[in-house]
Amino acid sequence: MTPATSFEGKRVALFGLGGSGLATARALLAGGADVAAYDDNEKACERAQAAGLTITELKLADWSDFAALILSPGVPLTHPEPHWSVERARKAEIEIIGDIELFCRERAKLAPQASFVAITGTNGKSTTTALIAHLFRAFGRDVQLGGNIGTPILALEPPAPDRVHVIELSSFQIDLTPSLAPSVGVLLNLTPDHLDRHGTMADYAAIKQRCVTQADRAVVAIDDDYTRAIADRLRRAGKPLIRILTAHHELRDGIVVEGEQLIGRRRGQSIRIANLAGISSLRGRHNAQNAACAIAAIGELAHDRAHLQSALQTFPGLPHRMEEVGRRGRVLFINDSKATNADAAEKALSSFEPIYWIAGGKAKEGGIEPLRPLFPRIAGAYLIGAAANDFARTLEGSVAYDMCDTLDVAIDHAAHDAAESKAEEPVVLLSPACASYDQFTSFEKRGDRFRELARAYVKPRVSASGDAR
Ligand code: UMA
Repeated sequence: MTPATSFEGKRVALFGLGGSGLATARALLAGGADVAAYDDNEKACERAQAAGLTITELKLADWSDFAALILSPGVPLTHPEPHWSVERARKAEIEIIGDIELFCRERAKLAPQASFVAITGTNGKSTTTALIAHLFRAFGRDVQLGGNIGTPILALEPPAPDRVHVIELSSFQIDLTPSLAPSVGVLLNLTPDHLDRHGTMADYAAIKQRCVTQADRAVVAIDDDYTRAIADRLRRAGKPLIRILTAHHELRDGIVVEGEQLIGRRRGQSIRIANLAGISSLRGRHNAQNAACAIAAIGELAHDRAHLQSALQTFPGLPHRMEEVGRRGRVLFINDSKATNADAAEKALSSFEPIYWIAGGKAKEGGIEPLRPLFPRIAGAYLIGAAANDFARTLEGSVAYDMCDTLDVAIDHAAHDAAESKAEEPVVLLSPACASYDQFTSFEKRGDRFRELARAYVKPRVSASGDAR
């Protein structure tokens, strides 16, 4: 745990008692603050109380007592409208910050030169964060990994000169971190997301860019107009910047992607940095962007190319994101349950062929129409859940589909059809392009079920006579 000492001897309001709120409360208490904690949800308050926290009904509290409001990232700061606790804090004229800000203040106090790699972007944040941590570990560094990826930052060990914090940041977290100045800031890409919480794309991009503007070194992938504009501003301001380009190769300085090769460019000269061919956890162009950003983020360590290549090869990837579950003969089983919308499913559909595609669940706006250019890669679709009828209408006349209703039936039919394929590597892919809530409690539970079913399938079945089939 990192004790948060910046409010030692002071009273602070803490709102939101989910995972990050509880860790923040503990860190503030350990740092000597007096914490008035609250949550709109009664159950969350009860859980916090059971964990030893004192609950203070903040609606009735005297806010002139508080030095700050420490807010959880999921609580609206500006849109659709500021949360009532935010209104109260503004009226009391106290600062409103989050757990990442408390961490930054501890780092400034304990070890201002300590490595702090902050990663943001719309897509690929978690994979890139996990890959950066994996690479640092492969080079023997002491790594703390957390933030939006799961472990709350203040639950990690404190900053220290010989320790690297590799932290995934959401726009919500950046919005609550006024002094964000990491040693390396990584910005992967920007497409419209969370606009209900940020109002406009311009506001969202302005928040995200704060991950790189005050960084000692910025790594920006410039495949989209928003990130390119941010990189151009950094360059004009003379900030240290590494640019990554995967869409084409016209870059004099930075890293480009040619096929599966990552190529470094310096004043127009090229050097080979790494080869992603055959690394199953880094398939697809989106992963080439993630890998190039990760390599740029680890700095000079990447100069040992042989070590870098072997470290990339042992990256296990993240569960539920194009996760390779196993093979039965030529048939490969891939769990991409995290793909809860068409945009996310597009990544996996672009990475394999032919695909026996398990899709459906609780539909998201727009359905699968945006995936139409990828339909020729799909040998068959196995539809499940509430969205099945809608998806069938979109696929009609373009892709053969099978109304399976449940995941168990879908995997059985898909595996059977894939086994009959003459292709070199037919792929049974769960990439639902839907939320899971109609049949599962989370995308993780859906992916776990797929993995369990697929693993039973990939293991050789033993017949009554004991022969493996
Ligand atoms: N709450 C209220 N009133 C509100 C809103 C929320 O009382 O109006 C309370 C809820 O009752 C709940 C608590 O706030 O008890 C939830 O807080 P939270 O939503 O901030 O969630 P945490 O459990 O603290 O998790 C947060 C991140 N969640 C969000 O940003 C929504 C987690 O990211 C992160 O892993 C965790 O901190 C550790 O740092 C998750 C996420 O969904 C994965 N992130 C979004 C994304 O990736 O798209 C941004």
